[in-house]
Amino acid sequence: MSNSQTLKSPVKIGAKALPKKKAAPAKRSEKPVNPAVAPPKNPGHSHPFPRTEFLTTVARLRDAPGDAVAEVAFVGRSNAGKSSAINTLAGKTRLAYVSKTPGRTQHLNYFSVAPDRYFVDLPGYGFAKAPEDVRKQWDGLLGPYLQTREQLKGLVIIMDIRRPLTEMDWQMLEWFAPTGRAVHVLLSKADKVSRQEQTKMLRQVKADLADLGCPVSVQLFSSLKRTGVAEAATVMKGWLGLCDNSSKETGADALPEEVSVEDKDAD
Ligand SMILES: Nc1nc2c(ncn2[C@@H]2O[C@H](COP(=O)(O)OP(=O)(O)O)[C@@H](O)[C@H]2O)c(=O)[nH]1
Ligand SMILES: [Mg+2]
Repeated sequence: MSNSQTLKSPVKIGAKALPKKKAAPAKRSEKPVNPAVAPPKNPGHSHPFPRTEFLTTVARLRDAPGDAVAEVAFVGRSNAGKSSAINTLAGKTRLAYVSKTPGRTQHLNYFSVAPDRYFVDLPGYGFAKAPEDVRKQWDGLLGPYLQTREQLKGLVIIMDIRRPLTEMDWQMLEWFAPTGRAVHVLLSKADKVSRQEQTKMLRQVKADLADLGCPVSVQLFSSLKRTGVAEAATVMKGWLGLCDNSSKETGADALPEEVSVEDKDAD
């Protein structure tokens, strides 16, 4: 990476950097996954990354795929809807839930989306229980990955639309911004709030992020209703250097009525 400045672990910068925003506390534990919000069984039809396959779990940065040309990383508070979003983009039920298996939760989970192109599922913020665990996770793997991985083209941060910009989201943003890489925010579970509230939150989050000093875009997203799938795919395909004709060919966002999923998110 060209940026040579030393970035500090967000757990160290947090206390000073954060009081400017009020935020809900990050959740500490992962809830059981509700498979009901997995994507429908029509892969390749309304899903922009239908060839996605789980590739490997990486515990040390040097074990990351050497053939990678470009990759997009996904991060977010536990339970924000990250696994559901990856599954929805791929159109594969339970694909990303593999990262909940013990031993994989703290590591980088690689999914191949196209030849030499990867999605990288990063640990949920709420996973590590103790501050030392968070620090270990950051210093050992996550920090170096986000700071030095040349192939990382952009970071997708998943935020529950009802609780966007949590303390950990700000820490991540403020830590990542100096790398100069792009950030795209998915305001997930958009179906949980009214249209009016969606518009309001979108505008508010955009305004809050305007001063960050790194290229950051924001959109609405719902795995349940498949809102924003094409928009997200366009951003990600741009980062990955894949041409985007999925939404034109498949009308990815135009098919919400095909999705028969049950909303069991009790939040
Ligand atoms: N209503 C609604 N619930 C969702 C959506 N996406 C995820 N969920 C639910 O939110 C919970 C957490 O989702 P999951 O993808 O496992 O979150 P992760 O911990 O960030 O990977 C589960 O109960 C999902 O069913 C969505 O778009 N709409
Ligand atoms: Mg998950």
